[in-house]
Amino acid sequence: MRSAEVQRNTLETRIRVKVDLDGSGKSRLATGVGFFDHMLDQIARHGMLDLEVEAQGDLHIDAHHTVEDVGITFGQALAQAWGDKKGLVRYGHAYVPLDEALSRVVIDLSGRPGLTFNVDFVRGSVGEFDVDLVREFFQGLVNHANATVHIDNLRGDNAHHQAETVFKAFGRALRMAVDADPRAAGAIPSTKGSL
Ligand SMILES: [Mn+2]
Repeated sequence: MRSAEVQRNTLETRIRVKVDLDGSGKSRLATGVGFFDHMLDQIARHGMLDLEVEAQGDLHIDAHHTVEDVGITFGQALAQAWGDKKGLVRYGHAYVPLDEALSRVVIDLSGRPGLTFNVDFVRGSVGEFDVDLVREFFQGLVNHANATVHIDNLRGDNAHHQAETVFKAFGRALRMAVDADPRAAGAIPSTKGSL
């Protein structure tokens, strides 16, 4: 079973994430931040993973701690779910458009945290959602999943579309990276012998 459940509690947030890499795109999301739930749903749907996220955060301040800490907890759950990465493809990439917007995400389950994030949002927020939090989410995620992730929004005139293409492309790329490689059954996909 390539699944994991992680509970992470701090004075700022209480978060539970359950992920199944071999799911069918089902999600149950309750972060208290509507646009963020909509984005997490894109990862589940287009990543074909089952995802439950429950968060009780200090939203009376703003959504920063909640979004960042969901990224951290999701990263921890992913790392537990893929384990030693035996037999996985390891690399994944995807281009996803939405009307005028186009984003590319490239992933390496490298064992090293690294985020390159090039998204020049055309607006500072989508509704009440501060678009700075998109980077915070992915930074938290890569730090705890120990993955290298390059995110580029190539074009877009609408911040909702820009964000949505990033999350969809991340889901597609993640799905490719965690897929079983039938020609490498049981092998660690690295000449080092570990990842
Ligand atoms: Mn949308």
